[in-house]
Amino acid sequence: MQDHKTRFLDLAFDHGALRLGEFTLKSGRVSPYFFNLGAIAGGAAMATLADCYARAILDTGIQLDGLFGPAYKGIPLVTATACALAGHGVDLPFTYNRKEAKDHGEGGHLVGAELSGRIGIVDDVITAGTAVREAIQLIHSAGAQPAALVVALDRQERGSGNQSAIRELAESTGITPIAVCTLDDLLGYLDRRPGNEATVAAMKAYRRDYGDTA
Ligand code: OMP
Repeated sequence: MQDHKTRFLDLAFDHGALRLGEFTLKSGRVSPYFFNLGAIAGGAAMATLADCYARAILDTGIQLDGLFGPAYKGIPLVTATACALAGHGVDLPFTYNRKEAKDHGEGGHLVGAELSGRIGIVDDVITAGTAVREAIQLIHSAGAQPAALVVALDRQERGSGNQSAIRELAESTGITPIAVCTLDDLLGYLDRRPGNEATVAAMKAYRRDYGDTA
């Protein structure tokens, strides 16, 4: 496994980001696991997390003109990722949105740099792809081009058809999907740590119901 994947999974486990139980997801699917990136909430931990995002982006060699973080969880992620990329010599402007438009002061939905050119969306997790479609629309409405989606975890679930949500998005919008890690990476990591057999079995059973088949 690439170094940034292992570093990310170690970090996520140290901070209890993987939760087990019964969770109703944004998509309405009921999952035996939930990946809560909000558990990574300290300065040093966020710096490590952001560096994993930066490495995942840099590894693809993609050229971007800016970054966008969808409210709310995307906001700290895009900010920290922009700082981490700058540490690697790639200085990109970043933008995020408000959920409610502001009618005074600077006004509007968008905060930060003006969106222009090829934009990388920085978010936490992709399941069925609903959250990211909203971000794509916002970027289009601002006259820019959504070029990449960067997430910490691709749950490798189906979108509206049999293909994974991330592949559906890539085909219908042309954006490049970039995941620090996938469900396969997570299962492999759990398999290598003893005592996770029941967890892995539950996650695989869920995957048989909702996982991509393409
Ligand atoms: P989709 O819109 O279905 O792709 O769901 C993605 C969103 O669900 C993420 O932006 C998260 O807010 C949330 N989520 C998680 O954070 N972790 C998970 O393990 C699963 C979800 C989810 O609800 O699907």
